[in-house]
Amino acid sequence: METRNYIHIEDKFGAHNYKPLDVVLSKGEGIWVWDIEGNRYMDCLSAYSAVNQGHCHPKIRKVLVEQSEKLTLTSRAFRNDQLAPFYEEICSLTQSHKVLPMNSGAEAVETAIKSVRKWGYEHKGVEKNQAEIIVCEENFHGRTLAIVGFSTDDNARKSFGPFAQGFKIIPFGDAKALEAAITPNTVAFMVEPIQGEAGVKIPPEGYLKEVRKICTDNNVVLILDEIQTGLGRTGKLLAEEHEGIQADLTLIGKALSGGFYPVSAVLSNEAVLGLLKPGQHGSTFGGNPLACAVAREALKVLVEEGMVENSEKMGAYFLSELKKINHPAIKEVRGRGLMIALELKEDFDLSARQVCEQLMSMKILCKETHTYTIRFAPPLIIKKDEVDFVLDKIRRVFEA
Ligand code: IF1
Repeated sequence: METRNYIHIEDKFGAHNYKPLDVVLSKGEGIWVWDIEGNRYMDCLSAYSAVNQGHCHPKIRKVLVEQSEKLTLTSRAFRNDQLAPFYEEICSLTQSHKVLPMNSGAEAVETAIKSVRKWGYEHKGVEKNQAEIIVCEENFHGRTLAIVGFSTDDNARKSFGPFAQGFKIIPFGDAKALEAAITPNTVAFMVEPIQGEAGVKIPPEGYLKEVRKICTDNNVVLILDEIQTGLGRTGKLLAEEHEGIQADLTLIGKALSGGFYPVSAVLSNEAVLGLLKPGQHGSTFGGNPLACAVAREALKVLVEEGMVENSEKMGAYFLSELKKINHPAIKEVRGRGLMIALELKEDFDLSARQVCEQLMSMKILCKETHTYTIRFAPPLIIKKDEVDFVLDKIRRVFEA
């Protein structure tokens, strides 16, 4: 079958909820992927940061294969021998006290919403059904109904109502706005340390520190959605470390499995997850032995192979070199670690999508976000000469 056949069949039978680049991939290794015609591309998206460890990491693959030959799913009706070591290792790595494993990122977000509401009613003393959660404009936390209900992206939200109540939206990066929005019914503030889908929006320095203090002072749970920023993407294991703070709930997913399997988790202090009782939350697949074994190895290689440090180092180099590209069409280049964005001016001849298409013709795969921003997020194992390779292609797009 040829590329156009795959595209035709997808178009015919699939829902059109995506607009992918027209490349059909069939193999991946490290930072590289191959299409069905045998062309090799450098992956500068990393499946939206789910393959931070690189495609088909051999050690994670080995664990996946071995565990799949032993035991894959027990449900949580019974215990399995991978769950306890997973809990112990992830809590020690992230200095958490409790953990609740789920599958997708959106499920981790939903779990956090349920948990903080319960905390609000049973611990803080908020009156029945009055709990409020504060979120930010241009947030992206997933696709479920509760979550899109508090999205400010019309495309993500329109025609899907009615939505769940109890969310209040404030501007991102504005600690004063948080302080002003808190009421006695506020149970939590949920925020991405760096907004991903919004276009790699980095808040002003000190924002997270201030937010931490405001939440503590007002007895409000701070939820950091690190599903995209976590696990080394920004040059620290968790992005909260850039400001030396700790969230009350931290949500991780994506790279928690190195891209092999959907695994997410809510990491928590004792107080919030400590309130859940049997039957109040769960998932058939959450915490299954295959997921736990894969996640344990995905975390292990991230740390042991120095990927977090490499992200910091290569990210800083990538960003500083990008900033040197002097072209009137570039509005701004920003990033932290290997979470990098290049924003175009609105009057440039090329849209971000067209820049991505040009880069694809030069064997670099990346993805636009909104109309004017291109995101660069290669696997965290990228080496300097490989960064140079991408930079060379990016320069060529702007020179043409
Ligand atoms: C899609 C973006 C990335 C996330 C944060 C929760 C989730 C995500 C901060 C939900 C998911 C994805 C999903 C993907 C596109 C993507 C994305 F462009 F939308 F912003 F990564 F850059 N919190 N992000 O970024 O996790 O349920 O998907 O596992 O196609 O929707 P999920």
